[in-house]
Amino acid sequence: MVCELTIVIPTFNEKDNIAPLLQSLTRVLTGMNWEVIFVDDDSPDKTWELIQDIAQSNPAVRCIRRVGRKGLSSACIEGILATAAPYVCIMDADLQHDETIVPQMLKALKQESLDLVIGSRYVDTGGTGGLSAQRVRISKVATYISGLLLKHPVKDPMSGFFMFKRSYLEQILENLSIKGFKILLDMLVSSPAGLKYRELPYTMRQRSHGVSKLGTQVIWEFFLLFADKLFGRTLPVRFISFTVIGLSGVLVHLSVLWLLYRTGATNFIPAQALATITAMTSNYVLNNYYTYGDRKLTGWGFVYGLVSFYLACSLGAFINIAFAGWLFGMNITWWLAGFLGAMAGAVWNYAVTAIFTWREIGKGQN
Ligand SMILES: Nc1nc2c(ncn2[C@@H]2O[C@H](COP(=O)(O)OP(=O)(O)O)[C@@H](O)[C@H]2O)c(=O)[nH]1
Ligand SMILES: [Mg+2]
Repeated sequence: MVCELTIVIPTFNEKDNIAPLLQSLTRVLTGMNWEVIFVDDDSPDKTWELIQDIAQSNPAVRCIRRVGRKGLSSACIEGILATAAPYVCIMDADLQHDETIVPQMLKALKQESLDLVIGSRYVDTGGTGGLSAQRVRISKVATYISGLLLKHPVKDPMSGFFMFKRSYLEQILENLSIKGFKILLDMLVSSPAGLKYRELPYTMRQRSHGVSKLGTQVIWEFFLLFADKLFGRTLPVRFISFTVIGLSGVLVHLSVLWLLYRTGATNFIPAQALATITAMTSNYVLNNYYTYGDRKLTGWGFVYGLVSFYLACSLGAFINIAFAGWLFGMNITWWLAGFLGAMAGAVWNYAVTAIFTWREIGKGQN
C-alpha cells in the first residue's frame, strides 16, 4: 500500500537532533505506513548530508535540500507537495513537539473526518513546558493579535505541530501567502469558514540540541503575513516592509544630523553627508535582515550588495529631488510635491535593489 502519512520536517542546523527524532518516530509509528521528508535549507552544519546517509538504508526517509532559498513556510510547502500521501504532519526537528500524539492526530483526522488537527499548547492538558517566560509572552501576544483577525477560534494558531488532509491543503494552496514562519496561521487565514478542525493538547518540550531560529525577524514576518493578506493584492508586501524601513531611515538621518550639527561637532554639509550614509547603511542592513531575510546577503555578497544599494539610492535621491522640483514648478503644493517626490524615489530604490541587490538566485539562469 502507498504511504498513508508523511511527516514533513523543516530543518536548519539540526544535525544532532535527527537520529533521536527518527528513533522516537519509529518507536511510536510502528505498524503504520509512514515516511518522513526533511526539507533542509542547505544547513551549514550539513544536516542534509546526514539525512542523505540515513536515507541510503532507510526508504522511509527522504531529504529535499534547497539551495539559495530560505524560509520555514516555503520549506513546509515544498515538502507537502513532494508527497502523494493522503495525510501530512508538520513538526519541528528539535524534539520540542511530542511525537507520541501523532497516532492520535491521525486517528482523529480519519474517524471524525476532519481537515486539520492541531497540536495545541493552550487547550486542556496542553502546556508550554520547555519555553522560556519571554517566548511564552511573545507567543501569547501573537496568539491574541491573530485571534482578532481569525474567523476560526483556534486557541493555538501559532503552533508548528499539526496534521491535515493533503486534499484540504491543495484546495487552499492558491490562497496561501507562503511567507514567513507561521504556516498554520497562513493556512487558517486562507481556509473557508466551514473548516473542520480539532485541537489536541500536548506539552512542549525543551529544545534538545541546537538553537532556536526565532528572532525579531519572525515577529516582523508575522506582521508582514497580515499585511500581505490585507494589501497583498495591490501592494507587494516587500514594498511595504521596504517603505517602513525607509521611514526608520529618516529618523536615523535626523538623529545623526542632530548629533553632528546641532552639537557643533561638524559643519552642516559634512553632517548631512554622514547622516545620509548612515541612514542608507542602516536601511540596507535592516532590509537585508527583514525584507529579504529569505535571501540574506552574507560575506562578500553583503559588501557588493551594500555598494549597489548606495548607487541605487543615490540615483533614487536624484529622481526624488528632480521629480519633486518639477511638480513644485507646476504649482503643486509643497507637501504634495515633496511626498510624491519621496514616493517616486522609494519606488525606484525598491525596484532597482530588488533586481540588482537582492536578486533571486537562479533567476535568469534557466
Ligand atoms: N528549511 C528550513 N527550516 C527552518 C528554517 N528556520 C527554521 N527551520 C526549522 O524549523 C523548525 C522550527 O524552528 P525553531 O528554530 O525550532 O523555532 P522555534 O520552535 O519557534 O524556536 C526547526 O526544525 C528548524 O530547524 C528555514 O529557514 N528553513
Ligand atoms: Mg522549535
